[in-house]
Amino acid sequence: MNRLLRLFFVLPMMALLVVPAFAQKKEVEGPPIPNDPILSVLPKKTFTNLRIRRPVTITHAGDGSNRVFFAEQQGVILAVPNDPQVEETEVFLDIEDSVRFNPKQNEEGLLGVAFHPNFKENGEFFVYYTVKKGLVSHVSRFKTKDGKGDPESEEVLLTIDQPFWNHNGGSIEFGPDGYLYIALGDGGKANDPFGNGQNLGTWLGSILRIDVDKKENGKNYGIPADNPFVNTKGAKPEIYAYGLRNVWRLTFDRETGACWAGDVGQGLWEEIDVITNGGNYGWNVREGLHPFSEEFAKPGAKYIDPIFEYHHNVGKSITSGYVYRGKKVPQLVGKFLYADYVTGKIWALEYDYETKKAGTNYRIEEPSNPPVVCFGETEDGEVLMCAIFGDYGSIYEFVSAE
Ligand SMILES: [Ca+2]
Repeated sequence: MNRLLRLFFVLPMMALLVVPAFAQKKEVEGPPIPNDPILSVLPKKTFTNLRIRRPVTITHAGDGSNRVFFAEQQGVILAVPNDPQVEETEVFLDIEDSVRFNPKQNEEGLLGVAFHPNFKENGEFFVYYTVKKGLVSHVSRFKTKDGKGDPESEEVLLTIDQPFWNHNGGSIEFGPDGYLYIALGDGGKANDPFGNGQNLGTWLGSILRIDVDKKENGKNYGIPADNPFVNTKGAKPEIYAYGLRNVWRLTFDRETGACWAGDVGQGLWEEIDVITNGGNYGWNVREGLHPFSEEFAKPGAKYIDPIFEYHHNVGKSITSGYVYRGKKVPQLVGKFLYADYVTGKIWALEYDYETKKAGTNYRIEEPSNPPVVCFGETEDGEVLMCAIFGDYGSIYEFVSAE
């Protein structure tokens, strides 16, 4: 991608707009750039016969069908057999007419898809999207009809007011507890001007957790009894963790059940968090491991540090992936795959759940420095990665270079 084209994509995504260009230049001097060791693993293009518009979510249905689902940001979910040679896609759901997507402001659109753990029996799946009219996001339940998603079946679970167009989060994932986790951004603009990250009275800047198998208190969902703030006055009972700026991708480690999130930074630091029940991840008092602002700091507040951070002289917008539990690439097993959207660097990070410490951060080399927008898991636990060039996505798998 040429430089101008890249700028066209990068600028809207970035939250650097408030910082004048000369200040950015000064800031990115930063600490020495780490000399990460190279892992003998390569991304390799796959599903090369397909032309998919902006697939910002890749997932599977967990129903034994071994299908791969690519969700286009514009509002269409496509399904294909998990066969790299496949030549045609099937439209699984088309809600493009209901979705707000503006390619010049590329944080809106259909941003998340999650299949119910019992999808095979109940045909339920869930979608996060920004709504065509107004600054609002929906998390909705859909059902299948004749094997495909039925747009008419939509039942809105959450309507989330968004003060600005950016920082919509958008990951939705079922945890090992069977509850639906929803990652939301701080509402947008820069510096979290309303202090949403530290405010338990708003969903924004938080990860929510809801029970989609119950309907309680006039809502189309229930609140898990051990959600951390159910008894806190003035707090939203849906909140599971908070202090987050704009999680761009929340995933679960299918072996340990741990919840991982990459939180996109503002001016200096990108971070990786392992999310726990009730945790406060610091924004906007902290950015990465560093103080950011005291404006909304509360006395006695405890902040959970990220398990890893990198400076903006390395990358400027984290795309968080998966702890690899597949079989094809032994070198990756147990390492956390992630990338940077702006610089196109890809890494695999070691982490020790007992000591809660990150180990070696390995680089995975890809000379094209692809603007990675998401990772996804297939039903058998292999990891796919997507980068968007122009208006279309390129899909990658990982292969051993040995
Ligand atoms: Ca943080």
